[in-house]
Amino acid sequence: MAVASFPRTVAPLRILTAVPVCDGHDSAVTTINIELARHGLEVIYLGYHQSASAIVRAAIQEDVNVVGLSSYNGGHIVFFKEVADQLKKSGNGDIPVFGGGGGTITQADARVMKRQGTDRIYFAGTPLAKMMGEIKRAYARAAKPNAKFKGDRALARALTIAESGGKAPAIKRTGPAKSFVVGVAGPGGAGKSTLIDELTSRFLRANPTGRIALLANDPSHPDSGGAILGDRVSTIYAQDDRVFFRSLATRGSLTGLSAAAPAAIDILKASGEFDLILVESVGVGQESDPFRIFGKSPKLVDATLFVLAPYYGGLIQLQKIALLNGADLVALNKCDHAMALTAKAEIQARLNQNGKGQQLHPTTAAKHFDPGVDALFAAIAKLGDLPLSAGGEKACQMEVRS
Ligand code: B12
Ligand SMILES: Nc1nc2c(ncn2[C@@H]2O[C@H](COP(=O)(O)OP(=O)(O)OP(=O)(O)O)[C@@H](O)[C@H]2O)c(=O)[nH]1
Ligand SMILES: [Mg+2]
Repeated sequence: MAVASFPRTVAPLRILTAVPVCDGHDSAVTTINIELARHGLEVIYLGYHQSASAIVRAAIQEDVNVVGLSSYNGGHIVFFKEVADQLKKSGNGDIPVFGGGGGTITQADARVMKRQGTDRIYFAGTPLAKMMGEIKRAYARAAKPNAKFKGDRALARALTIAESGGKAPAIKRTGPAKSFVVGVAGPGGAGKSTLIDELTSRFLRANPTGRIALLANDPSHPDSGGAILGDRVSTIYAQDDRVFFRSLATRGSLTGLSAAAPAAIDILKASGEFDLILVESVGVGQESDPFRIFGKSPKLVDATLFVLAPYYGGLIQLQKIALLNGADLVALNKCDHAMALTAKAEIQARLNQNGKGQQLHPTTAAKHFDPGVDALFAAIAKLGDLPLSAGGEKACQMEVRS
């Protein structure tokens, strides 16, 4: 009997959406984002009040098909041009820019914008269904290897090809780094991305020339195949040229990571560019082992950090979380929460039972310069033999002195 063959999967169209600098009108773009995901697109949302350079960096690293801007502050003629110009100047002019801004963008403005490189403008009153159909028709294209791409775009394209199941082009080793890879898992909304961003700020301070890569996995919607890849919204420090940030949709993989995550880690390591690679899982709970720390197959990462928030349920729920048995590092985030004291005692007791000397790191990632995050970074630096200060001080030396 013939084996049923599945239709060849077409990689979803990836779009970066953002609201320009000095503009807080984000309700339009959040409506558009969810509609795009409902129509099968992967939406990387950068947030509001975004500079042209941040948008361009994200578009390059995410290797998107197109950039969609939602602008209400009146500065659209200058801003859209700036984004298109920066893309072109950096050798990434193949990424088109389009968007909308209701009645604030007039037909006359749109004509000027078109001449200056904006692909199209959607005006007030355009039905969502019409926009979705046009966007899919205009911007869907298969990502092919392109020898002209340099730097982060070359890396980004290799990741895109790996994501779509193809054989990624060989990566040129451009740096001497031997990457230390940390997998970060934990329930949805525990603060993984915010914590990763705070760890990134400490890495950047301690390593004046080093680079860090962040691989953020988010779930694809099982109905449409689309996804809201929203981890970039929780980041501030990741908007630095020394950070390579890539969002991955799970595209049906149920492990807590995209099926392409192992290949993506290999590609990032092969570049020799990154001293530290942090891989964020989708929000996972009681049964997942995204980084294969228990299985027979080799671990995907060098160390695992499990992040919880104080509202995990109760003692029974803690007992069910298998990753607490094997995580190298455990953080209780949102320690500004009223339930944090109890949670701290309960989780530490749970870890003590493991008998592995696992220490709980209480953190408040929403607070800058949180001493708990300092201690967590020191623990990661110690495991990965990374510098803890710009003077090259190592974590173990700090410990002896304290
Ligand atoms: C909602 C709103 C607010 C909300 C914003 C809430 C939020 N979180 O977004 C609140 C009340 C907070 C607000 C505040 C302000 N607002 Co206001 N606001 C609006 C309002 C009423 C609607 C905008 C909107 O969301 N529309 C819904 C979207 C879905 O529809 P649309 O705009 O027609 O867009 C269509 C297309 O363009 C397309 N589209 C839009 N974006 C994108 C992006 C992509 C990728 C795609 C594909 C398509 C697309 O989708 C729609 C399809 O039909 C407009 C007036 C208006 N009627 O447009 C004023 C308006 C934009 N605001 C204005 C102003 C001045 C302000 C404030 C400065 C007021 C003040 N003095 O404090 C502040 C600034 C806030 C800030 N931090 O930036 C002015 C801007 C004037 C200008 N630029 O010249 C407007 C035009 C009102 C006016 N007539 O004065 N505002
Ligand atoms: N009060 C408080 N809020 C926090 C803290 N850390 C993060 N948050 C907020 O919690 C929300 C979720 O944070 P994220 O960092 O996106 O959480 P996440 O675990 O990455 O979420 P997913 O990727 O969707 O699973 C955001 O609104 C953060 O601002 C904290 O220490 N205290
Ligand atoms: Mg996240």
